[in-house]
Amino acid sequence: MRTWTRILISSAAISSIAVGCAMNDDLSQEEEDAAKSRLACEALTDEPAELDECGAVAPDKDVATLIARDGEEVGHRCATKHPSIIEREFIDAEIKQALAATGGTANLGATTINTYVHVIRDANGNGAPTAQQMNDQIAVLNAAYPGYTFNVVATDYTNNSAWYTATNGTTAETDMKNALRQGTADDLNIYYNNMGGGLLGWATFPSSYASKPKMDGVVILYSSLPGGSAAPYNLGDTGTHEVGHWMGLYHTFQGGCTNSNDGVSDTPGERSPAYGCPVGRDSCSSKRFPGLDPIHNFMDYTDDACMYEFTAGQVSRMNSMWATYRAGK
Ligand SMILES: [Ca+2]
Ligand SMILES: [Ca+2]
Ligand SMILES: [Ca+2]
Ligand SMILES: [Zn+2]
Repeated sequence: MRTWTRILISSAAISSIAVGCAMNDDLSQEEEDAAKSRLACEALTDEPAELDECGAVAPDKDVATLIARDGEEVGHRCATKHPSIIEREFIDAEIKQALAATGGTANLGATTINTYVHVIRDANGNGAPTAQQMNDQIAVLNAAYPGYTFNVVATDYTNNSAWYTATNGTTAETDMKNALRQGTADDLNIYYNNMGGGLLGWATFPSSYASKPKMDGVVILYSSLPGGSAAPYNLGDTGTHEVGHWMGLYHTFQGGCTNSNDGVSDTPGERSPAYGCPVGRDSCSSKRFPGLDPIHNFMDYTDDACMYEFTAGQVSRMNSMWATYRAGK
């Protein structure tokens, strides 16, 4: 929280930033180490004098850059590229503007999301989930998202070895999505493939639709579907997690030990992703970060059996995102 509030961004700077993902590679190893030391220092103390010492370790700009990079580089479970801090400021400003007329809250009724499913198999036609698994995956989504119903309107099948192993940011991904994506901003496109690299999936954020409509959607490892072979990630919550990004949610550990850096005040701060199901984990243990880590949250990296909830704040955020970037668009 303290780190976040020290980062001042001028409105001129915000208005010049295009929405999209960008990696920040302008930190030297030395600068990065200094910024990490400062983040660690701030997470471990409540004392004002000590906090000032933390601030001397690295200038604010470097800490901001590091936070943005941290979110992007954590890719073991999910290769979704987080927007930078400045881009996130821009997104929050757009939401505020879009919802100004309604007092800042999105009042949505029950919402049906038309869903297009694209099954990618290898050149020989192998590597597809079963129809039962795909039905079960949609049922998992429908159980997880209050107020939203995912309604599959079409399913297509493609045999293509390059797309079958496509990962985030590749030509194969672009080719696949350009060929297959259907609908508009409020339609979900799900691609099932076998991305490899230990990855389970990735997604695009609502704010990216305007500049890259064809890239919008979620890609999910086919063996992560309910009953698939990717245990302990085979109960369908990779789908839940990636659709969470598509609805506008960040990882609960976004930004490390800050309570609000995922844009949600009721998910406790978390230093790093949690794996397995580490009940009682408290990776941000300072008094400034009360509460245990949100290991049961769909936006962490724990096992599917361990993650089972969104918070009220996350639901509110996804509703705001839906109203601003997707509904009727
Ligand atoms: Ca939070
Ligand atoms: Ca805590
Ligand atoms: Ca679960
Ligand atoms: Zn993710």
